[in-house]
Amino acid sequence: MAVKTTCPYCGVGCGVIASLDEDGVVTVKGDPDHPANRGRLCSKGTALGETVYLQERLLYPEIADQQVSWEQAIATVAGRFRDIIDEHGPDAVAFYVSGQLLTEDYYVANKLMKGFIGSANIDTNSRLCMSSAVAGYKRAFGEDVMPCSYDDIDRAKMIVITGSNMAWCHPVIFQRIVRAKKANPDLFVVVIDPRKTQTASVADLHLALEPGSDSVLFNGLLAHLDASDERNELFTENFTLGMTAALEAARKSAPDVASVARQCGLSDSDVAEFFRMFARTERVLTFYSQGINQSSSAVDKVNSIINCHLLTGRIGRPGMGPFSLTGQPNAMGGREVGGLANQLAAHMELSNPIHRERLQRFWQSPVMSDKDGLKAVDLFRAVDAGKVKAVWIMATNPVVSMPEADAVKAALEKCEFVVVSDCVRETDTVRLADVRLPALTWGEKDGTVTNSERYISRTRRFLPLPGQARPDWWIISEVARQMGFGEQFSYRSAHDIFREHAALSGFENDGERSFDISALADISWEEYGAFNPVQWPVNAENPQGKARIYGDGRFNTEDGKARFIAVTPRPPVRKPDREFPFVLNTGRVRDQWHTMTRTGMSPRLSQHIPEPYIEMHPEDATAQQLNEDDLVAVSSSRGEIYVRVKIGKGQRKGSVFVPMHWNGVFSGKGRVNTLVEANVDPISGQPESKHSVARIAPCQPRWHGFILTRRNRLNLEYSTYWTRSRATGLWRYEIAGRETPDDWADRARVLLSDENDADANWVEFFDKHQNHYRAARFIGEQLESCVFIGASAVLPERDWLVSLFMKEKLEPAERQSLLTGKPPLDHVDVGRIVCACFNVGEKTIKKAIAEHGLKTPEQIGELLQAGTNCGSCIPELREFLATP
Ligand SMILES: Nc1nc2c(c(=O)[nH]1)N[C@H]1C(S)=C(S)[C@@H](COP(=O)(O)OP(=O)(O)OC[C@H]3O[C@@H](n4cnc5c(=O)[nH]c(N)nc54)[C@H](O)[C@@H]3O)O[C@H]1N2
Ligand SMILES: Nc1nc2c(c(=O)[nH]1)N[C@H]1C(S)=C(S)[C@@H](COP(=O)(O)OP(=O)(O)OC[C@H]3O[C@@H](n4cnc5c(=O)[nH]c(N)nc54)[C@H](O)[C@@H]3O)O[C@H]1N2
Ligand code: SF4
Ligand SMILES: [Mo]
Repeated sequence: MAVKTTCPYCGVGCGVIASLDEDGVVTVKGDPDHPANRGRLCSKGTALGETVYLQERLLYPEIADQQVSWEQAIATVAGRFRDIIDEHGPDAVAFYVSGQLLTEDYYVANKLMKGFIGSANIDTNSRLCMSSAVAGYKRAFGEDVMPCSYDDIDRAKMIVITGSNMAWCHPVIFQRIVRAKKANPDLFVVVIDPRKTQTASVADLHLALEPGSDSVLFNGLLAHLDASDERNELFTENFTLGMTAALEAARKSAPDVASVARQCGLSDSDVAEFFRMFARTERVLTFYSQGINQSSSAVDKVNSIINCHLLTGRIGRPGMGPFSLTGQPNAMGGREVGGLANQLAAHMELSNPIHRERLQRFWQSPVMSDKDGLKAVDLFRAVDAGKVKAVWIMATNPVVSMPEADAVKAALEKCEFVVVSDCVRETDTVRLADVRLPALTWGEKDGTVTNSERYISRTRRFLPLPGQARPDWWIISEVARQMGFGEQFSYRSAHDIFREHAALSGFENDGERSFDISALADISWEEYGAFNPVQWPVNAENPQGKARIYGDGRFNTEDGKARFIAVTPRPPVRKPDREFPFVLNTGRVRDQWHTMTRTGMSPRLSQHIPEPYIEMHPEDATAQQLNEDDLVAVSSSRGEIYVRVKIGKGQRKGSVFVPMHWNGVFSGKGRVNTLVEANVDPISGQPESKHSVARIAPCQPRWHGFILTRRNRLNLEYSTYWTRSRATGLWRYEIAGRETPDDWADRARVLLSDENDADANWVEFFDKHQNHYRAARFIGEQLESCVFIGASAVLPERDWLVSLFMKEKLEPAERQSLLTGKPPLDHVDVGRIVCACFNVGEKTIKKAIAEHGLKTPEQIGELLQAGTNCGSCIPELREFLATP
C-alpha cells in the first residue's frame, strides 16, 4: 500500500510516497501533490528505500549492555532521574534532544522538563544549527518567524545565497532556483561563500569572501542602500525602529566599496556589482544557512542581513525577504514547541513571567522553570563538571556532532547516568549509554514535522514495527508517568499530542504570537490521518494557512515595530597563526546525512565520496608537498584526525574544508569535531563550527590497503587509518598503517576468521620483499572477503572486485585474475558513481562524452539518464564536459 509521508532528511521537507511490497521491498517516489517538492526528490530521498534495514537497529531496551523489559528500563530511568532530582535539585538533570524528533515527541520532552521536572535544562542539536537564526529573527521581529515561501523563488528577480551549499544540502530548492533561472535568464543569483561550491554553478556572481566577514559585507550594503537613496521611507518610518544607530554602525565599519572589498578580500568591482544589483532590484530573496549561523558573531550577521531587507521594506511580499534555511526535517517544529533551553512552548518566552504563568496554567503543572537552561556547549561542560548528573539524549549523536567532541565523550564517560534513545544499536554516543532505549524511526512513526517554509506535514507509518522499538513520545510519556505525572501525560497517540500543541498555540494568544495553529486544535483522528500540508499560521483569520508574514508591516514586538540592530562586525575567535596556519571549515557532502547512521547504510549513497577528506587549494598542497589522495594528519589545539587530501581550486588559499560526517563507527580517526573549538556566539550559544584553525602534516604510512568483505565489523586497531563504506552486499574498508605486521597471512586470518572457518578456503599471494600481500577468502564457491596490501597507495581499482561479490560463483577467469585485481579483458569498468539516482559512473560518463561528442548535461541525460532525476550531479557533469 502506498503511503504519503515526508522525507526524514533536510528541511526542504519533501513529500514522498512510500510503499512496501510483499517481498519487503520499499519503494519511494516524490509526492506530486506536496507543495514543497511537487514530486521531485534528491539523491538522498530517492535512496531512502536502501536505508530501511534492520541489521544495525537497536531493537530492545538495554541496561548495562543487557537486554531488559520496557518496565525495567522505564522504572530505572524514572527512578534514577527522580533520585538525582530529589537529592540535587532539578538542574542536576538534562535532556539533549534533536530537530529529527517529530513535533509530538519534541512537545512531550519539553513539557516534561520545563513544566514537570521544573528545569529548563533541555537543549537540542538545533543549538548547533538554527539557534542564531532564531535569535536574529527574534531581535528583529519580536518572534522567531521566517516570513517567506519557496514560491518566492519563482517571483524573485534577484536571489542571494550566503553561507549555504544548497546544491548539496537543500537540493530540491536549489533545482528550483536552477529552473527559475532557466525560465527567467534575468534572474540575478549571487552566491556568497569562501568556497566555490556546486551551488556557485548557478551564480552570476560568486563572492568568495574572507571567511567570517559577512557582516562587513552586509553592513557595507546597508550603508550603500542608504547612500543611494534606496531607503523605503514609508516602511522604515511606520514599521521599524533603530535605523539611525544601525546606519551609523554600518557606515563606521563599512564606509564604502573599497573598504568592504579590502576587509572581505574581494575585488572592488564584484562588491560594487553586488551592491548595485541589490539596490536596483525590488524583489530580492536572501537565503542563509550554516555559513552564517555557525559563527561566534552569527546573530549579528543574521541581523546585518535582515537590516538590508528592513531598510528597503522588502519583506512579506512576493519574491522577497530574509529566508533562513532550516537544516533538519523538523528544526522548525522544535522551535514551535520551544525545544531550546531559552524558550517556552508555542513561541513563548522563558524570561516572560506572564508566559510562564500562562503555560503553567495550560499544562496544570506543579512547577515551571523560571530561568534559562544550559545551552548545548555549557550543558556538556556541566556534565563534565559533575553538575549535571543525569542526561537523556534523544535522536542526536553529540559525541560526533558537538565541537570539542572528545571532551563531550569524556564528559559522558564520567557522567553518573546516561540514557540514549536511538534507533541504531551502535553510534559513538549510544556506545556510552547506561540505558539504551530503542526508538522507532522513519517509516515506523506517526506525527508531524514543519519544513523551512512553515509547512506542517504528516509523517506516516508504512512499515511493520521492529522488535520492541517504541515512538519517542511514548517512551517519554511512560517515564513521565512513572515519575508521577501520569494525568498530564496520558497520551494514546501522536494525534492527542498534536491537538494539545495546536490548542496551546492559540491559548490566550490574541494575535500576540504569529505561531498560531489553533484552527487545528480540534482536528479529529480521521482528519489527522488525512491531513494535507498547511503553512502556519492556521487560525480563524487564516484557516488555509498563510504563505507570507509581515506583509502588513505589523511585527510581533510589543509596539508592533521591527527592529534594526546596530552591528559592529567581529572577526572569528581564532585566527590562523604559525602553529595552526589553516582556517578549518566544516560542513556537508551531497550524499551523506550527518553522522551517517542512515545514509552510511546505502551502497548508492556511499559511493559518491567513500572516505573522509580534507580539501585544499592547489598552491597550499604544493607548498606542503602534498598530492591528491595522500593521507594527512590534521590537528588543532584539541585533537588530531586522519583524512585524505583532495585538491580543489574551489578552496580559498589558506582555507581547508573537512566534512562533518565521519565518525568512530565509520572511521578510525575521522571525527572532525575533535578538532573544532567550542567558541560560541554570546547571544545564541551556537558554536563557530565553520572556523577553527588547524595544521596539516603528512601521515606517511608504511603500507596501504583495502579489504572488501561481507563482514560488517572488523577490528582494525592496528592500522593508523581505517574507514569503511557500504557497497552492495559488502563493506569496503580502506586502511593504512605505520607498523607493519610480522606476518600478513597470520594477520589476515586473525582479522577475518569466524564461525565459517572450517568451510573457508584461501587464495593468497605474498611478496615480502615489496611488502605486497593479496588474499581472497571463499566460503564454498562464493567470494567472502579479499585483502589487498601494498607499499604504496597505488592499488587495484575497487569497482570490479566489488562486482565479484554479487556472484554466486566466480568463473575460472575471474578467479584467476582476482589477485591481480584487474578484470578480464571483456569487463566494463564504470568508475566512481556520480549519478546516485541511476548508478552511472564517472568512466561511463567520460567515455560517452568522448565517443558521442556530448556538449550538455541534457545530452548526457538523454543517453545515460544521469542527472535526470534529482539533478544534483549536474554541476559535476558540467565539470566533465568542461575538462575533456
Ligand atoms: N547532504 C546533506 N544535506 C543536508 C545535511 C546533511 O547532513 N547532508 N544536513 C542538513 C542540516 S541539519 C543542515 S543545518 C543544512 C546545512 O546546509 P548548509 O548550511 O548549506 O551546509 P554546510 O555545508 O554546513 O555549510 C554551508 C556553507 O557555508 C560556507 N561557509 C563557511 N564559512 C563561511 C563564511 O564565513 N561565510 C559564508 N557566507 N559562508 C561560509 C561553507 O563553505 C559551506 O559551503 O543541511 C541540511 N541538508
Ligand atoms: N563541525 C561541524 N559540526 C556540526 C555541523 C557542522 O556543520 N560542522 N553541523 C551541526 C548541525 S547543523 C547539526 S543539525 C548537527 C547534526 O548532528 P546529529 O544530530 O548529532 O547527527 P545525526 O546523525 O542526524 O544524529 C541523529 C541520531 O538520531 C538517531 N535517530 C534517527 N531517527 C530517530 C528517531 O526517530 N528517534 C530517535 N530517538 N533517534 C533517531 C540516528 O540514528 C542518529 O544516531 O551537527 C552539528 N555539528
Ligand atoms: S531535498 Fe532531498 S533530502 Fe531534502 S527533503 Fe527533499 S528529498 Fe529529502
Ligand atoms: Mo543542522
